[in-house]
Amino acid sequence: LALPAELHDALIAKDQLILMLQPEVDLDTGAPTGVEALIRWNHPRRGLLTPAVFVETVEVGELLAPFTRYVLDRALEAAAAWAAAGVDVPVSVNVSARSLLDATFPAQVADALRRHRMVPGRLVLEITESVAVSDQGVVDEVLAALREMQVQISVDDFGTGFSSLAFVTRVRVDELKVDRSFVTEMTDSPAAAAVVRGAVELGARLGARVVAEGVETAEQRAALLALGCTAAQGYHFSRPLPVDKIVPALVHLA
Ligand code: G
Ligand code: G
Ligand code: MN
Ligand code: NA
Repeated sequence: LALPAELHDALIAKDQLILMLQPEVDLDTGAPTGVEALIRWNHPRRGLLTPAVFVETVEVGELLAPFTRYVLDRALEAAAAWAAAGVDVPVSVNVSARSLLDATFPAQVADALRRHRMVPGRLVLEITESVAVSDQGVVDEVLAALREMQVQISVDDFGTGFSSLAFVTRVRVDELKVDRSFVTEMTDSPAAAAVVRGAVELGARLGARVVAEGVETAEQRAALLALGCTAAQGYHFSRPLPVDKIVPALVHLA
């Protein structure tokens, strides 16, 4: 696991934390509907590290606020670049449980939007369902403040958390991201396909977009379209791309 001191240096040095950007597309036309920001640590010795090995370290103590600021700044900067190129889609940022337990998080988001002169609706915050279980009172207040600001709320890894259904009854959500595991299994497993169909119907009833994650094959794309799913993300459409490749990729997909 990453050492806090080392991670602090990486944050200060700025160039070790990099954002990869993965398009979300309309399943039918392939046109972009959004972009998810995925952080990586470009470690001098260990290479490109996944958030799994360092996000936990960032979530404790005084590193959280500068990390949040860094990720929001890079994501909104990138979104401003594709907006300037005429691609009118939001940026999605993954939010940790820790952030939702931090009463100052909505103000940090508001500050970032102001710094980048970005309309709040152009920012989607992806929340993993499991965060909803701890200290519900604080989490609900933070989410209510974000909703009030008109930032979009997305449920990440939908279907995998025990609290997923309770969560959507407490918070009005704009998007459900169906977990990759169901997409991977749906062409072989009627049960997995039933979960995807259920998510599509639930999304429609809640007035929330449904995005299928981890689409890797044309067969999965066809199966999703047959179930009425309209948006997706995955290697079949595009891998996560570095910042300098995202605008041309979006213009090409549009
Ligand atoms: O891209 P990859 O599979 O390595 O991502 C692993 C996990 O890291 C995903 O669940 C994703 O939501 C999470 N993640 C990616 N970027 C960020 C980030 O900026 N902040 C937080 N908290 N999690 C992130
Ligand atoms: O938990 P979250 O949905 O934020 O994590 C997204 C993760 O899924 C990222 O690490 C991203 O790199 C990865 N990912 C995106 N598309 C695909 C795909 O088509 N296949 C696989 N295996 N992983 C994917
Ligand atoms: Mn995500
Ligand atoms: Na996910």
